[in-house]
Amino acid sequence: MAGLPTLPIPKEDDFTSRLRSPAVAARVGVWLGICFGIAFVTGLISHEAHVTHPFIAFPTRPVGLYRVTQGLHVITGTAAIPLLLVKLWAVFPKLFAPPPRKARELVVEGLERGSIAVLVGSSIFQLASGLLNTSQWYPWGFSFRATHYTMAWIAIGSLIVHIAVKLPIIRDVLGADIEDGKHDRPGMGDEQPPISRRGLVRGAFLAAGVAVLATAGSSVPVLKKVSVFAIRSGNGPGGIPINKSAKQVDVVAAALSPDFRLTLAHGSTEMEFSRSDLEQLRQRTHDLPIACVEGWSASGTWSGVRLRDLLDLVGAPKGRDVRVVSLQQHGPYKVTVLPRQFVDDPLTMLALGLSGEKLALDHGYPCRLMAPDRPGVFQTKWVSRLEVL
Ligand SMILES: Nc1nc2c(c(=O)[nH]1)N[C@H]1C(S)=C(S)[C@@H](COP(=O)(O)O)O[C@H]1N2
Ligand SMILES: [Mo]
Repeated sequence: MAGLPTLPIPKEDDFTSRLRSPAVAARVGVWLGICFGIAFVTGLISHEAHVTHPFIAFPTRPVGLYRVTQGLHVITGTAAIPLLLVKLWAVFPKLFAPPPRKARELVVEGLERGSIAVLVGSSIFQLASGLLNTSQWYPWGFSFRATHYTMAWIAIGSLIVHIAVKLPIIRDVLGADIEDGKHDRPGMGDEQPPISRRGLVRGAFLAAGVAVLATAGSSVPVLKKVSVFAIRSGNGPGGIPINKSAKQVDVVAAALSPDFRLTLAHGSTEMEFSRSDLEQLRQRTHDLPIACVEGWSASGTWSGVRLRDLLDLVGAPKGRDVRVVSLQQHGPYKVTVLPRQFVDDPLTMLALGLSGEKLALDHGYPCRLMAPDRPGVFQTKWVSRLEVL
């Protein structure tokens, strides 16, 4: 094979930095684990809020619950990105450790390395796909929600295996001083790196904090000014961002047409309402948030007709789901089903106005659904038909 260049594959002992130590990896790992744990639980909550037949019926109160859980989901996921990078950097030399010689140890270590490969792969996938999702960029062909959900179980499962396997070392290094070298790789040099281990860990936390501050303004109003990378803290009409405009989904003509009618259907009973018919009904005003799965949220003062009042007009009994149909002709959210607990909640309304003004076309004029504690995707805009199921 003479003459062929050999790939310079490093050896574990080539990495001499004292910073690449289990003492660093475990300390960053604790916070990474906390972030993953919160992101996992809040992710399950979001999943429950999105599926048609959830395990537990999603509550309608407090009205801002989903806003808080989804905000936490995106904040912890964002904080995890710098933490994961530092952690991977600290353990990187392990990738080049020579395999053990005895068959039994080889099997055990093979399994352990396999589980770490799954953990690293799924973690990178989760953080990368989540980050792209917050920027509403879907450069892939698969369903984000289904894939992100499945991967979450893989990530959390392999994380639990990883923690269980490493628990003795984790406890040892966390119980000792950070500079203690008991579990360090033998090939590690003893020259002093430019920053201390403590400095590196603090730097990782600082980076996580900066990442959060730079983005959390999308859901935490007081951070709006500092969040330079917040995707949609920007203002739309009434201080609420526009997710998709009427033009983008091609409903401008239908929404502005004087022939617009909202159809209300219960069995064979159907009623039609023009926008001014709806304005004649008793109006209510409530503060309700729009909380988008992509991590932005904003509260608005909405006014309009209580959905239950409308349903009473066609004699619909309580405890029924309602199908909500939009003027929009394409896309996954043109038809959604509103579960009964939201249908019967007195705060759920067909909104006609925001902040005391007529609903803007891009916010769903002539009328849109607004329900308490409901993910943004189901706050259907440009509603044209309500069917009692
Ligand atoms: N018909 C229709 N309704 C819709 C959408 C849409 O694309 N089409 N987007 C939803 C999403 S994802 C969100 S977050 C909210 C945003 O409402 P806004 O644009 O008024 O802020 O509207 C929801 N209602
Ligand atoms: Mo959304």
